[in-house]
Formats: sequence, C-alpha cells, structure tokens
Amino acid sequence: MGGDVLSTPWREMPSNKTSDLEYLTDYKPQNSECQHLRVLLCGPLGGGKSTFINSVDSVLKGRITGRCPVDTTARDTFTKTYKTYRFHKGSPRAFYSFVFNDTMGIGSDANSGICVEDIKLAMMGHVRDGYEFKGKPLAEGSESYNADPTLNDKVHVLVYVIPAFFIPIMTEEAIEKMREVRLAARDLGIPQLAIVTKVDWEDAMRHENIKNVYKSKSLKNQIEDVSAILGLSVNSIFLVKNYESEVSVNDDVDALILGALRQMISCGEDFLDDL
Ligand SMILES: Nc1nc2c(ncn2[C@@H]2O[C@H](COP(=O)(O)OP(=O)(O)OP(=O)(O)O)[C@@H](O)[C@H]2O)c(=O)[nH]1
Ligand SMILES: [Mg+2]
Repeated sequence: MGGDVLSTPWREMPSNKTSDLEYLTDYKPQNSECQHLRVLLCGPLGGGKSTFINSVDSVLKGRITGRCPVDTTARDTFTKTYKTYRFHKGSPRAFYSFVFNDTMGIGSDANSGICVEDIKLAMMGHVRDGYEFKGKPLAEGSESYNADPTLNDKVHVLVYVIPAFFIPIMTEEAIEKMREVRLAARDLGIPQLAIVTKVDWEDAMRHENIKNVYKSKSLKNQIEDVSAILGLSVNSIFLVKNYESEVSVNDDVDALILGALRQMISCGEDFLDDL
C-alpha cells in the first residue's frame, strides 16, 4: 500500500477550519418546510460510516466522542439499526440544522448486508428511526414504515463511504448493489457525494503525514477508481481520515472532515433550495 508522494498537491488541502465551522454553525435550510438537512450514509460493510458520524461529532465538539457504536473487530456487519444522529451545539437543546442517518453496510454477496430496497425506502423517508434491518426489505404497512413522509423525513444528500483500497476487491454483486442505489438516488434527484476513508492505510499517510493526502498518487487513483465505479465526478469525492483510535482531535484530520462535511451540507442545501 505504498505510493508516491508528489511535491505539489493535486488538490488543495481544506484549510478554512474557522469558516467551515462558522458555515456549519450558522447553517439553516432556506426551505421553510424543512427544519434540518438529512444526510444518508451508505457503503460497504466496515467502511467507516458509523465512525464518520462519531468523527463529525468529535470535530464539532473539539474532543473525541463515541456516540455511534462501531465495530472494532471488523468481522461482520455491525450497524443493524436505522438511526438519526443530531449534533449538539454546546448549549442545551441547541442542535446543528443537519442530521445524519447511519445504515447497515452493503454486503459483498447477494445475501449479506442491507437490502438495497431499504436504502431506497430510507431516501424517500419511509423508514422510521429505530428500524432493525432484516434480510428482507421493510414492508409497507409495518410499524416502521412511514407511509406519509414529510420533507424533513426524506434524504437530501446521499454520501457513499468507501474505504481506501476497496474498489479493486469489490465483488460484482456489491458493484451492482451500489449501481442500484445510484440510479435510485438519481431518479429521486438526490445529490450524491463520496468519501474515501481509511486514508491512513496508505503507508506514507500515517500520523503526522495526513496533511499530505492530496499529494498521494495512490490516493488520487483511489478517487479515480471510486469515480469510475459510482459515476461521480472526482470533485464530489473527498479523502477522510476518521477518528478511530485517537484520544484528541488534530487540525489536519479535522480539516479533511470539515471540508467534506461542508460540501455535503452545501450540496444538500442546493437540492432543498431547488424544490
Ligand atoms: N485506520 C482507520 N480505521 C478506520 C477509519 N474509519 C473507520 N475505521 C475502523 O474501521 C472499522 C469499521 O468501522 P465502522 O465505522 O464500524 O464501519 P461501518 O461502515 O459503520 O460498518 P458497518 O456498520 O458494519 O457497515 C472500525 O474498526 C473503525 O475503527 C479510518 O479512517 N482509519
Ligand atoms: Mg456502522
């Protein structure tokens, strides 16, 4: 997993932490029917979806938190429940005006992981919080099925969470499932972005070198691979290192997370604004 580190970056490292934080703090959907913007995370099992939610919480709080349960044994699918995560702004009952939904991972064969139909139902706002994913899609008429979703319940931006070095080992079945999700999001008009996590798996990017991620040729290739598989433009794909074992936050890690987060919110806002 080694790779060349170029002397000049192929994309600027995000460096506007203060302005990104301000943007996120002040953000409110312009659309008056909507109280909060909803981001849906999906992607392969163990890709770092739940850890990304924790990372966002840590960046916003300025300290490491661990609200969303994650799998540290990396054996099997870990997230089994559909859940909305809000982020506290500091004072009681004050929340950021964006929320995240975590999903069960997409499996590498036909019978593992989330049913793609459930991702589609979630995008349309039909899945109620607390729903336990099963081997079959959520049935219309069941208790967890929201038959009459409001704009607040619907998803406003879809984010794929893909770990670095994953695309070459993806199975045909997993590619097909992602394709199905992509086409469903397209038909619903929902904007789509991706983050490539675990960039620290690239040997040259460990620890203090995270600031060099946008100089890594190998990580540039990762983004191009994700772009080819998901049909997203390379400028909608961002490199991220999640907080997975750290005890304190770090400026470079924060910058990557905040830069990606800001893009998610502004794309979702464009979608809401156009409705
Ligand atoms: N080194 C490193 N490890 C990470 C990163 N992001 C997540 N991990 C680890 O990857 C493992 C899986 O992370 P999760 O957040 O549970 O992944 P998930 O996508 O929610 O997985 P499912 O719920 O099973 O689909 C955990 O052990 C995390 O600590 C990262 O950026 N770098
Ligand atoms: Mg998870």
